[in-house]
Amino acid sequence: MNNFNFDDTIAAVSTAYGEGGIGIIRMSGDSSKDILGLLFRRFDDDGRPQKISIENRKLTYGNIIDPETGENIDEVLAVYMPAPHTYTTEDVVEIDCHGSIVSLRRILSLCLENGARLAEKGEFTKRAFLGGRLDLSQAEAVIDMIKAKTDSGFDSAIGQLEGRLSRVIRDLRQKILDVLVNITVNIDYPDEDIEEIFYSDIISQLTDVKDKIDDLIKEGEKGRIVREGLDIAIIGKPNVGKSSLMNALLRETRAIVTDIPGTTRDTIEESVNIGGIPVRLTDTAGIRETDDTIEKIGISRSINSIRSADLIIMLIDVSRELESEDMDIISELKDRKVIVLANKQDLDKKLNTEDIRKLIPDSMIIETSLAEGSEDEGICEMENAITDMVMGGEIRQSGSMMVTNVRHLDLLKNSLSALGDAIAISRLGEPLELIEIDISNAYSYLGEIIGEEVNDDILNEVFSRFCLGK
Ligand SMILES: Nc1nc2c(ncn2[C@@H]2O[C@H](COP(=O)(O)OP(=O)(O)OP(=O)(O)O)[C@@H](O)[C@H]2O)c(=O)[nH]1
Ligand SMILES: [Mg+2]
Repeated sequence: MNNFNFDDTIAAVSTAYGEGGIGIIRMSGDSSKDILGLLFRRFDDDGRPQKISIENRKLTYGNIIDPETGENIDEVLAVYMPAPHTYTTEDVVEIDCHGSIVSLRRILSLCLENGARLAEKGEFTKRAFLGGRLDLSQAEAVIDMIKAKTDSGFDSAIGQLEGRLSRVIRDLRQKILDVLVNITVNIDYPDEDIEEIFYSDIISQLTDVKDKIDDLIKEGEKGRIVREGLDIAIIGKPNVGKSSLMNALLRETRAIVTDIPGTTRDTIEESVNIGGIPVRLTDTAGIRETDDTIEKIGISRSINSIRSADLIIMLIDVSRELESEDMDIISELKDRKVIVLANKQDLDKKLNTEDIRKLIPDSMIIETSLAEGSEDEGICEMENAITDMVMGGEIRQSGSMMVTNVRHLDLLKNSLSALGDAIAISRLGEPLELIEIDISNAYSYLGEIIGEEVNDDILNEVFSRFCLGK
């Protein structure tokens, strides 16, 4: 971090390119005010450009004039904000010009010709971080706000910018640090045998932190689904009613439905909104043994979509006995979120729900009837089950904290697993030195979220996600 060059003054266009009422060029660094002073003039009554005295934090009217040619570039408003209470913590100048690409480009060029350097992506925000005004998670919130496409994405980013995540992380780190300090004291001054009670204290304190991290991760996954959508794969052996389900959910006849097994030979993807959640549905080729080359490719795609889906809807035809094909599919479902539809309830049953429950004990089973022209019995119940799964049964309270950034989620998961290890080896009564390693790893991972233990590579990675001018 020390190699950061605070001497440069950087400049960039900070508004989006395109036509607009106004556009803004921003500079940050020691020379900002001087550079503005070279370019900024007001015409007197005789039409001669005069220097303007620039007051702090006061939007001032004038023109940008090319100092070499005297050419009038644009009529602007400009403001100078002295360090340290600025976006970057440095001296900042903003020039509001007309929102034409030509004007923006010319004024930016003049800034660059007169001593500024073109800012790198995210460099204004990086300076805010390095200047200590924002921690890393807050800096990342800025980019998340700019890129947010939904209200909930924006809300969670603004909470993060305000420091909500940082506070939670600092609090968790403090708790871990308390444990670490205790352990270190015991390692350094082992005046008596470590009492059993000491281990159980460690375990309970760490479990408390671990549970909190676990909640953050779960909320975060929920948030990801609300923002990015849920991938649902519809699977089952041929002819069980997968395409009928797809059509029922889309409320149109998108997929071909026939009584010929093997009708769907390739995966079909469609988007649908279920209870406010954007869902990507994949209808797949029925999984069975086959010699047909095309169908084989379709089936291997079906199996792939099982692996990549967030949620799997498996259909079973209750008018037929369970077959090895059903069993093969069930064996692919271990550890996955599954809703089972016991379909074709309107026909004579060879299979009841209890038989199915014995085979797939942990999944939800819903009885459906999806025959063409029927009322699509069970669809509502299934849609409700899906929203319940995503929302965890409760509507998100506005103002609750949601971790949305993938980098943060990964670090939380690393920290969780390090704490899990620490707890496991504490239970075994292993030496404190061993436990300490995992605990301090957990502590460091959390530190990386707020940027307290990051190296330059991570910083470059983070800020490269930004756009120019931010
Ligand atoms: N009686 C009855 N027939 C159904 C029901 N659901 C689907 N069917 C019928 O079962 C047949 C197969 O339905 P599809 O939706 O094409 O089945 P699929 O699972 O997509 O079949 P493949 O694409 O071949 O794997 C069609 O004739 C449907 O009309 C149901 O609940 N009851
Ligand atoms: Mg089909």
